[in-house]
Amino acid sequence: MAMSTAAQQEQVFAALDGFRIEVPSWGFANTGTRFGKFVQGGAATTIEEKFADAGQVNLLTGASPTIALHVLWDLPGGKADVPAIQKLEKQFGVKSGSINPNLFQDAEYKYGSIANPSAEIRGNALAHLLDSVEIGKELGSTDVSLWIADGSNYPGTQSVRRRIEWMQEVLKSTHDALGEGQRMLVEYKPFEPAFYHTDIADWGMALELARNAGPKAKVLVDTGHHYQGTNIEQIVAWLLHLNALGGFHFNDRKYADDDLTLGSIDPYQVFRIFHEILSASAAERASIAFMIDQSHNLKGKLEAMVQTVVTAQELYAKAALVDRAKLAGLQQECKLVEAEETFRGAFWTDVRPMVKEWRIARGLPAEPLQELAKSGYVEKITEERGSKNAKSASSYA
Ligand code: PSV
Ligand code: MN
Repeated sequence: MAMSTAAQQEQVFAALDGFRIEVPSWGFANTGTRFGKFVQGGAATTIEEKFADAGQVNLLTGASPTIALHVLWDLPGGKADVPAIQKLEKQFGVKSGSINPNLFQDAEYKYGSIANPSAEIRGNALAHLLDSVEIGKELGSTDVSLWIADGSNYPGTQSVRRRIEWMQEVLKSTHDALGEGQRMLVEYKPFEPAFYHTDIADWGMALELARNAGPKAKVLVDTGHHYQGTNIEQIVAWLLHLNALGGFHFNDRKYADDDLTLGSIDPYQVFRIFHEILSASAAERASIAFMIDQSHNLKGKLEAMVQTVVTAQELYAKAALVDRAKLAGLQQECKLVEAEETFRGAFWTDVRPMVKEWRIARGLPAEPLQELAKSGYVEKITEERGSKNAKSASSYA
C-alpha cells in the first residue's frame, strides 16, 4: 500500500523542518573560469554584501541560516575581523557557518601547503590553520572545513609517501587545537589544481587522515569531486557506517568540478544521497553539515542560490517519501523490480505542492524564486553595486 497523502505530508513537513543548508559567501561573488570572468552587476564585492545576500536567501527559503566563510576572502585581517563579522550576523540575521582556511592561493604554496617539502612553509600553513580554528572559536562556529589543494603535476617530482607524513603531522596539530564542540572536516578531490597526483584525492585518504588526526575530524564530501561514474551514495553509506561523515558541499556537474546549481544535471543522484542520509539514525543525521559549494559564472547569483536551496528541499522531501519499512522487506526478499519501483516511486512524486504548503504553514513565501523576482532585490543590488563591479574585473573573490 502506498502512503496516504496525509502521511506523506507529515513525512515531508518533518523532513523540511529538520533540513538546513549553508550558503557559501563566495557563491555571491564574481567568479570565472580559467579563460575569463563575466562580471555581474549585482555580485557581492564586500563581506557586508555577502551577508546581505545570504540573509535574503534565508528570508525567502527559511532553510539557510548560516553562511560559510573563506578566511582570506572574507576575513583578510584574520581574528581582528571577527567583531565586524559579528555585527553583520546581527544586522542580517545570518550566523557564520563553516570556516574555510585558504591554503591554495598564496604563491608560497606553489609546491604545496601542509605537504610542502619545506618545513617553514608547512609551518606557515599550520599557523593559518590554527588562526582559522581561533576564528571559528570566536565566532562560535562548529566546523573548520579544509580543502587541501596540494599535489604535483609530473611523475617522480615529489615523494607521495613523505607528503603523507607531513600532512599527518599538521592535521594532528590542527585537530589538537580544536575547542569543545569544534570539528575539522577534511575534503577530498581527485584533481585540479594538481594534474598528476593530489595529496588528498579520495574519501579513503581523507578518512585515514581524519582518523589519524583524532575523533573531531570527519570527512567532507563535495559532490563535484569524484571521477565520472563514482557511486557517491555508496561512499556516503560507508562514511555513515564508520561514523565519519562530517558534511557535504553540494553542487552539480557534467564533466569535472563544474560547481553548477544542485540537481541541474542529475537530480536522481542527489535523491539517492538523501535516501542514505534519511535512512540513518536521527543522531547520525544531526551531525551532518549540509553546505552548498557553487560559484556559477552566468546565472544570477541570488537566483542560482535560491534555486539550489529550493531544489535541495524538494529532493530531500522526495527522499523522505521512500517507504523504508516496505523497501527493507522487498530488499530482504530480493524482489528487485518491486524494490526499485518503491524507490523510484518516491523520486517521481511531485512534491512541489506539499513543499509549497510547508512554506505557507511556516510563514515563508510560497514560491521563493517568484518572490525574489517580485521583491526587486536583484535590481536594487545591481543598481547599488554595478559601478563597483565594473571596476573589479580582476579580483576573484
Ligand atoms: C575546491 O574545488 C572547493 O570545492 C573547496 O571546497 C574550496 O573551498 C571551494 O571549492 C572554493 O572555491
Ligand atoms: Mn568544496
